[in-house]
Amino acid sequence: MICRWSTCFSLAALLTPLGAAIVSGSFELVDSRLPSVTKKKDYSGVVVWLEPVQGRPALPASPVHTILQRGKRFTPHISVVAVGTVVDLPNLDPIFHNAFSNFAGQPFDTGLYPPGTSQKIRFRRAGVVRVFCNIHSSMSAVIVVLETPFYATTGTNGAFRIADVPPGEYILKVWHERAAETKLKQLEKRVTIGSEGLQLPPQRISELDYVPLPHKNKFGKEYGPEPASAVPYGGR
Ligand SMILES: [Cu+2]
Repeated sequence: MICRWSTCFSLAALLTPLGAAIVSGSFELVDSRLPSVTKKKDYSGVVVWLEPVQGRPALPASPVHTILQRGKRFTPHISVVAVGTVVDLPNLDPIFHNAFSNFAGQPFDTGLYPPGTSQKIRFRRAGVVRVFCNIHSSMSAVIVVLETPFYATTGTNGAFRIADVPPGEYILKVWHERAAETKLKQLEKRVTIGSEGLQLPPQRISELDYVPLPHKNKFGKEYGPEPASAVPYGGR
């Protein structure tokens, strides 16, 4: 059955206490090679957002978002922030870390910083920022920077919920780390949101065309051996 979003979704009688609407739905990840997806049904990490067709929405003033460096991991792995957000990157490990990005959106490099300290980066432009550590090749994070405050990320069950959305016309957009751009573009839809809210029909995202991209260090070179984890070091 081919259905248009204007007729296929059911409208949910959902109102927030403030009278603005709730937009909800769910995504299933298919064609994945990851056991966490195929066996454990982990559909988390799909980012969904709404961009008004006309005008620009007000963004939160001076927001701060924290991504921990702990256990040689960035946590959370996927973050979504509005333009203007300061991202705080505290190093909770007993070793030095770095955070850098050479990708579109906003290149940055914190330099190496020691245990118990932090670095802050303000994101001034929209885009998908892929973040790595210059000395630990396995560390990675993604920061999706948006020009809208109306966004959500799916939980393990694939469900998402965007609250406090003013009624109006929007373009719904979707991003997922393991989905090809062409597939994500196909999921873009114009939606009309009334004061009663909107519950979208379940959607699928195929990971079929996903090719993991190896990344290099901040100098564009292959990673060298990691320093001994218990020994602080510096200089890069
Ligand atoms: Cu590191």
